[in-house]
Amino acid sequence: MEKTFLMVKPDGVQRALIGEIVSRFEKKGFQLVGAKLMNISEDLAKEHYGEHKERPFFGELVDFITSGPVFAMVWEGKDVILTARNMMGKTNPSEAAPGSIRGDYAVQVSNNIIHGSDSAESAVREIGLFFKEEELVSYDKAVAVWI
Ligand code: RTP
Ligand code: MG
Repeated sequence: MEKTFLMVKPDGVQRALIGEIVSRFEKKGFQLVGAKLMNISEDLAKEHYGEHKERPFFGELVDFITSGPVFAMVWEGKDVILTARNMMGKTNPSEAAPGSIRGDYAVQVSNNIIHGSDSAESAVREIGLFFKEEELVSYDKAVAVWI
């Protein structure tokens, strides 16, 4: 089954949005298979956002994502990578549709509440950066047959 890496960023944790965000993915029908509240080291931040290292906002991005705890998660389900990106909304909250997480809760591109893997390759890479294999839990859910 497809898996993706999602993370409530420091602004989402500070604004007490962990429960709301987890709830949205649960209600949608996806399954949580790994989660932890953690601080991101500067090295992990630079590795995670490595694709942006030449961008002018890279320093601010690393400072922001290391500024407080994040809630890192792995979610599983059919087409979860693309569907989660749609549920998050566009990167810039001013363009994110109402009803999406960024559309409902964010104003600034630098503080946009949630991260989600943007492709199958990113998902594998990011899950591997944040979770050890034994931290992911595989289990059957009775409700899954209805989804
Ligand atoms: P993310 O990686 O955090 O899930 O966000 P994303 O895929 O929607 O956007 P991406 O292009 O990967 O950008 C990563 C994060 O960098 C910040 N950003 N700032 N100041 C700017 O113009 C700018 N552009 C991007 C955002 O916080 C974005 O989430
Ligand atoms: Mg991205």
